[in-house]
Amino acid sequence: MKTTDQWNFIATWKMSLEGVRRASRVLGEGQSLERAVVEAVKTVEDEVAYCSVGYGGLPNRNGEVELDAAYMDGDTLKAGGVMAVRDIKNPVEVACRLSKYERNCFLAGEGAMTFARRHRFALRNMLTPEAAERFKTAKIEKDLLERQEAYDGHDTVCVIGRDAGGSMACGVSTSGLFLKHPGRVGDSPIIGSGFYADSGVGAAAATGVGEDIMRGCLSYAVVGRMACGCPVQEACENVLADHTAKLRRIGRSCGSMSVIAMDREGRVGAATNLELFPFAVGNMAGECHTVAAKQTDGRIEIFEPDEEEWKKYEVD
Ligand code: SD4
Repeated sequence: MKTTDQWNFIATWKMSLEGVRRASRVLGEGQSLERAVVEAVKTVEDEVAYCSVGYGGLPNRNGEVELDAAYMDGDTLKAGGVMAVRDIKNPVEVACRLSKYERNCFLAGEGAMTFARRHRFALRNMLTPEAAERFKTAKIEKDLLERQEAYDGHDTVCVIGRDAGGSMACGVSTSGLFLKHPGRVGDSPIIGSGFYADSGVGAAAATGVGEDIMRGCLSYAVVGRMACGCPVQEACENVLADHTAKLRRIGRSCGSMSVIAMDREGRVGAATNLELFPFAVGNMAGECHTVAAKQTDGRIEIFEPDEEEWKKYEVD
């Protein structure tokens, strides 16, 4: 796989591979880019084995699953999002619907749930027995509820897509940080921080500790660099390196942060401050791969890990 080739999709983490395959099929069948991106995100939301997104997501400090999701159309710059919603089967679908409106596009909590119910989006109890057990064990073992900081152990599915006509879109979904404060909103549904798509330039999305990502509006920063002519991989690396350096310089702690991006030609890029950050790419011909960004002393290498290297990596 080459990042310089033209791709139709790039998505965060290994868990997104099935979603990317699905999106490639949907687009290949002639359906819209919007449908393809939403279906990719839904595939991850519906899979109970992925414990940081949708059904079976990570509970907050009250033991409830609260979800954030967003969608953006790169042709119109219209975006929508839901924040801290419960019991909505596919938050990304609601976010996508909200992106059709001119106003009231980002809804939180009860208001978002009222909208979802009124528009008859599917509801579901998103707390699985496994997630409830995880909550119980964490509470007993780590006494985390006394701490202000949310427990690490979280991932967001972010899918960026581009169709043959050059239209771009982006969808994201997450349960956010494990044991987060009820009502806490991360970067994922915040335009410019968790995602940004502009078909004239490119798109970017982020995963990691939301508070740190928001401090640098990382997705917009990557697209902004591309708009100034910076190649996509360089844009990802420079934005992440500059932001990390700034947080350190001002004495802030720096949580995990990773970004993916695609330029308007379909070339992709990724950067991370983790040792290894897997992501998936796919095209309409059905060629789909999981690859990884590897970070050593601030230098990023994109490569296809072999089985041994994947074994070292057990997050999703
Ligand atoms: C959040 N950015 O809620 C999300 C969580 C995440 O990898 O992406 N974790 O802060």
